[in-house]
Amino acid sequence: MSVKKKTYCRNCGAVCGIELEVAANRVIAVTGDRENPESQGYFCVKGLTSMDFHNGEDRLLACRKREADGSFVDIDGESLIDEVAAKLREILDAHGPRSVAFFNGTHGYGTLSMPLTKSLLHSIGTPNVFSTMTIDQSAKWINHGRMGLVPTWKYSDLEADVLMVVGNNPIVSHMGKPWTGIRNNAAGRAIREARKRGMKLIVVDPRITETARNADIHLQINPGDDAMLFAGLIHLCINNGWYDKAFCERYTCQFEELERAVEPFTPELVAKRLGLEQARLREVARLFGTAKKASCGSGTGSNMSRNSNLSVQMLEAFNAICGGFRKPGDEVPNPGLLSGGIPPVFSVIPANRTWEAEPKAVSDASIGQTYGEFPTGILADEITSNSPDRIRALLVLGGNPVMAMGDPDKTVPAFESLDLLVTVDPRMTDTARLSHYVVAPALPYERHDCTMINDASYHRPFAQYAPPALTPPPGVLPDWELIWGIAKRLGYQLELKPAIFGASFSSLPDGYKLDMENKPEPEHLIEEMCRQSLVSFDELKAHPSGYAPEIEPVVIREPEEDDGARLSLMPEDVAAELAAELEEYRPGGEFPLLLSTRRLLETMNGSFRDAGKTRKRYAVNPLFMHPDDIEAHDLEGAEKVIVESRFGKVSAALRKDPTMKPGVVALTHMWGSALDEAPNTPLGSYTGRLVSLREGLQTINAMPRYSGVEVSVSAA
Ligand SMILES: Nc1nc2c(c(=O)[nH]1)N[C@H]1C(S)=C(S)[C@@H](COP(=O)(O)OP(=O)(O)OC[C@H]3O[C@@H](n4cnc5c(=O)[nH]c(N)nc54)[C@H](O)[C@@H]3O)O[C@H]1N2
Ligand SMILES: Nc1nc2c(c(=O)[nH]1)N[C@H]1C(S)=C(S)[C@@H](COP(=O)(O)OP(=O)(O)OC[C@H]3O[C@@H](n4cnc5c(=O)[nH]c(N)nc54)[C@H](O)[C@@H]3O)O[C@H]1N2
Ligand code: SF4
Ligand SMILES: [Mo]
Repeated sequence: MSVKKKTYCRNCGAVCGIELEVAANRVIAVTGDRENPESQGYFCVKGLTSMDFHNGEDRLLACRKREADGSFVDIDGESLIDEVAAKLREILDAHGPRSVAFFNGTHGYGTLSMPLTKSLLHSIGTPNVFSTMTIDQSAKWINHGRMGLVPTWKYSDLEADVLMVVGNNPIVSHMGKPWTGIRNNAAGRAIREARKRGMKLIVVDPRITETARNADIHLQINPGDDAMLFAGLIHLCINNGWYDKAFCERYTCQFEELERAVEPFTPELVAKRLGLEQARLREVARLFGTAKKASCGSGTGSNMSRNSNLSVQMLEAFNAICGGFRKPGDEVPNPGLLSGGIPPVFSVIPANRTWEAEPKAVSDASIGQTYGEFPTGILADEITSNSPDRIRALLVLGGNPVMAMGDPDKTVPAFESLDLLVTVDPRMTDTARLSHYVVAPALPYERHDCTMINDASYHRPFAQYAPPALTPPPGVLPDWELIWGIAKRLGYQLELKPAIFGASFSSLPDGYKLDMENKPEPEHLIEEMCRQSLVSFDELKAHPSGYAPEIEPVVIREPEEDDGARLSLMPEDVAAELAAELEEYRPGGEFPLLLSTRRLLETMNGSFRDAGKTRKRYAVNPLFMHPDDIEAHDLEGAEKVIVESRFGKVSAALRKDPTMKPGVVALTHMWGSALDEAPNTPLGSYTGRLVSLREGLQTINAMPRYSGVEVSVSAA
């Protein structure tokens, strides 16, 4: 006998509603939940693969401990917590709070354990919080810190006349809404609907992506050329009066500095450098600058490329001068629910440059924190530094930083030198293999979760609570219990605060103090975490397909008085970075091609890479290359190639792909292995070998270059 249970998929930011068919505590079928008012039945192959993942394909069914000889043995959850807590106590007593650190991975964000871990770290007194945010898009945080921010944010595909989508492919990544305004699930349909009502879509991407194919205008530039492009567009807009003068006067400062800084970026120069028609640039500048509601934003592409901080800064300055924000009088389609909603008054949060304040990194005094985190680009240095305050113990939650960070010659020895590495992951990833303890966690359909972290990812106010649909296998340890158990043994009081993306523990008001004697009920914890929600927990529970309440429309009001806060359009450090961009950049010589990032529908970073359904479609991650490049590099007929950068090489299977820009190749990340010596493994090609954590890092956030890496490709 089987039963149907409603829940939502937790594999990616689309968080689609799904329906599980469960028999004997196993999932036997997964379908999209048509009654979910937000996703309306939409789901993808990864939602389907999650069935095999829960049922055991590729899954750890018990926690593990590494023995002296390097082999792993099973360990029960309580013993694991005892041993980890004792080791932590020893390290803390000997070396103080800064010896302990936390890395929050992709699958940590939506869990109860993420906010609880932040509370634990706060009790310990360590500032060492790291996450994937600083290896995928911290340029956005640096932009907030240098320019400022408008909390009522930008237009989405529901409202915009023009949307400009830069380095973002939401049709595959299902992640557009918070960045570029494109709906996360069913992005293709959302784009088609928006264009039918008249919206124009401009895409900036080196590849003819699934999203670019649906665009009115596609600017196919090289990775890393975004700053040049946006400097040129700003130049055109200012010189032709195609910008929002009233908005600039009231809400921005440093306009003259901006005007001066972009002066040399003439349409002639920019068109020549980017290989675009001047008329095209002019068309884009005019379309965007004269539209009533136009917004421009970036995904991860330009945030991972050459000059990522400058690129995002220029893109956001372009958006700001054109008034690319919802303004007084505009309605906010989704003001948020579980996180309590946003204030309905237009405001600017001015540049705050938090990284200039204490605390600083121990390996580099020029690096401080943004949004309460240190950049992951320096994590290896923070471990190997000779400072007495170096990191000696690291907890990794739902991530695989050894692979994700790249530069294995630096990353792997750093992780190997830790006194304590604990990884919470259902698979024996590279990071798990280097760990002293691997915690086999309960998987999503076995957990209590709610969509608080996804609050801003929905188009309309929406929230969902998911109680467990399955009982976890006996050997696993739900990750929040790990954190609670450690805190209890170390004598700390945990405090649960809302899971709000990017909010540091101390920036949030007081939370709920957990019972540290008797293990709390996780459902009760979710209820307490949602205390500031605009809908009651009972209402949430009464809507198993998710709750989309009718709420009073939020219309943005003018602020009553001028608080003096302005968006800084061209700070001095940005002007210096932009001036340097005038110097011509051109890959060439030994490494004439640019390696770009690319995501596959079947995988979520390293997750599902080894799943049967994925391998059927992708035996390995191929190197995508334009047919003209294949010919130009004498690779016609080659099956295997060697991809080499100044930092390392990998072999890869070659795949012809006319959607690539000639001169640009792409290889998906998190395949292969950072640990195996051979440059190629049956698991695929590890792109991290081609990147460097030693040179070319951005200032302020130490962001490495994962896109626009100079490479050569030759026959194997
Ligand atoms: N199916 C699937 N979905 C995912 C993931 C996955 O692995 N698979 N990963 C998830 C994660 S962790 C994230 S962060 C999001 C990312 O979501 P997205 O940012 O949408 O990621 P991509 O699909 O890689 O799209 C980035 C685009 O940037 C382009 N690009 C590369 N370099 C540059 C550049 O310098 N300038 C410009 N303008 N464009 C550039 C690439 O060609 C690519 O099309 O996706 C999430 N969703
Ligand atoms: N060269 C190169 N490097 C890159 C990128 C690139 O484009 N090129 N992209 C970057 C990006 S965007 C990111 S976000 C990072 C990825 O960085 P990570 O987040 O470190 O990598 P993932 O592979 O997503 O790791 C997620 C882990 O969570 C585990 N997991 C799955 N479900 C659960 C669960 O329910 N609970 C727990 N506890 N664990 C679970 C999975 O098994 C997986 O090992 O890599 C970055 N690195
Ligand atoms: S798009 Fe796919 S992976 Fe993402 S939430 Fe929906 S079903 Fe899950
Ligand atoms: Mo990411």
